[in-house]
Amino acid sequence: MSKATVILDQQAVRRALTRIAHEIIEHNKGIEDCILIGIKTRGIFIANRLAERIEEIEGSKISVGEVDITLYRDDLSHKSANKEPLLKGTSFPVDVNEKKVILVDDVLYTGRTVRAALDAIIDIGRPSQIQLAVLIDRGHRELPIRPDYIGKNVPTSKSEMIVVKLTEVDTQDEVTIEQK
Ligand code: 3GP
Ligand code: 5GP
Ligand code: MG
Repeated sequence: MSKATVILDQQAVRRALTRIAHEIIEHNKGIEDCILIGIKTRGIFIANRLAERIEEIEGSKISVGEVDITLYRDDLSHKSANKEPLLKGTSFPVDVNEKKVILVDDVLYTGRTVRAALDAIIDIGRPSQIQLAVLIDRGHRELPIRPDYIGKNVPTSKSEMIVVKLTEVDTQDEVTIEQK
């Protein structure tokens, strides 16, 4: 078994998301015309948590949508297959036209998933701006994509893997780094 090192425990996950919620509000001078769009599975849970925090802080609701991108290219056992992430489905609660869209994901790696999500959003409308929030930035970008809000920067080697656990699906909140 490979060794797992804890990067964020439950409290650290909570604090990081609370900070990002404040940063989103500060950066946008409120949340008027902002919507959050989570990228499949854990990005969606993180987007929902950010929406709750933002609502607590600002006292007004922010809409949350989702995009589902299948990571063909990222198939963990076939990294070399080098396929692009494929869009599976989208659900936008409101029109993205003239909105500030904040894309949310758990881990940012090469940036190809985000690129696919950008395509999906731009296909359905014309946001005034698109921003990016991630819980973990593990480096190794292959495209000119950078996050506006980061829970934690974690320099990794390509042979390492970030394991993100969230209570919604994993019974606990914890981020660890492990050898593949
Ligand atoms: P997620 O759907 O919650 O984002 O890609 C499927 C799942 O596998 C992802 O969960 C992600 O957390 C996890 N995962 C772990 N390491 C990797 C990796 O190197 N690439 C991809 N695509 N996913 C990984
Ligand atoms: P990218 O397209 O930027 O290479 O990868 C981003 C997507 O792949 C994210 O949605 C994320 O779920 C997943 N991913 C890539 N690397 C990792 C990793 O080390 N750990 C986890 N949990 N997810 C990863
Ligand atoms: Mg993800």
